[in-house]
Amino acid sequence: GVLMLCPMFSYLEQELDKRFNLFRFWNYPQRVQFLKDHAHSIRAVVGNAGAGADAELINALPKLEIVSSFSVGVDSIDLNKCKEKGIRVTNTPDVLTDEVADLTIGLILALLRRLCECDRYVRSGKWKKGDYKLTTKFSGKTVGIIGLGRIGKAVAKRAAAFDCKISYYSRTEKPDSNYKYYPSVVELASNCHILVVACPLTQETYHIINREVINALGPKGVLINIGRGKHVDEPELVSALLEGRLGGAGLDVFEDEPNVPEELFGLENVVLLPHIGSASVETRTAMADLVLGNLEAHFQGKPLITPLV
Ligand code: 8YV
Repeated sequence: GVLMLCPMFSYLEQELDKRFNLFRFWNYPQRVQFLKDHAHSIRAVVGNAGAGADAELINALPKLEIVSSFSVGVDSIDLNKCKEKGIRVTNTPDVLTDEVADLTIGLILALLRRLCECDRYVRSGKWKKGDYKLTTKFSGKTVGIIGLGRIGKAVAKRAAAFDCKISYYSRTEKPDSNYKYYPSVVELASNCHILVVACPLTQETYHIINREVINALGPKGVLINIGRGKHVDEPELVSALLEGRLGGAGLDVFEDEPNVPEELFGLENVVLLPHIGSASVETRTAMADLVLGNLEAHFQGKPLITPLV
């Protein structure tokens, strides 16, 4: 059997249902009883960015062989526990890189050119009553990227096409890149207009955007987060925005989704998205096919397509 942890995408659910004995965890509010009844028949778990296999669930599933995540980020999975127990883990890299990088540029443009505010301005009829205030140019700005992995590189490539200067922070300098490297996030933030968070969430990157970094970015700087909400100390971000210490923020992710700090709702220098980085039909279908492909490979004894553990 395969245990799907939450509703994700109907195509994935249907395909899992066709190929396996599928258990939908959300249909069993009595989880303890469910696990008593079915734990011994569950050999695979399918989770996502919001719901992964934690230590408790792994311990409750003695026959678990593989965790296949419908996400590239695997911070919701207890990887150490999986290693320890010999449980395989797969994710969905590459197939969502373009989508997330496209959205990052969209978020930057929406924020700097105030596209959402402009749309509200037209719809509310305010256009007929007055002039619209000027916005900020994107082309030629300096873009600082935290994490020059697959997504970070794809963002850099797109920003370069806007004649932006690219700089980055990562644990170590990338020998294969000509972008300017900063060994500290504060230095990177002090030297860019647009700071993009594009690294995985780990213990080291938790709250990598803190008060010091926000102040270094400053009232002319903007923060773009397409990583994880927990990369940012959210109360610090909110107070910096309310006090005008930060120029703006474009956020696709939040610390406690779907709860977003309501103080942000009244601000025009923020753009707030409901974690849609990978959310196109094309990309979510490719992600689903990769989840299915990994599970099929595993159960047929073939090499996994995108193994992590
Ligand atoms: C998904 C994501 O939103 O890949 C990730 O790490 O955060 C997203 O692609 C999510 O897992 C889909 O439910």
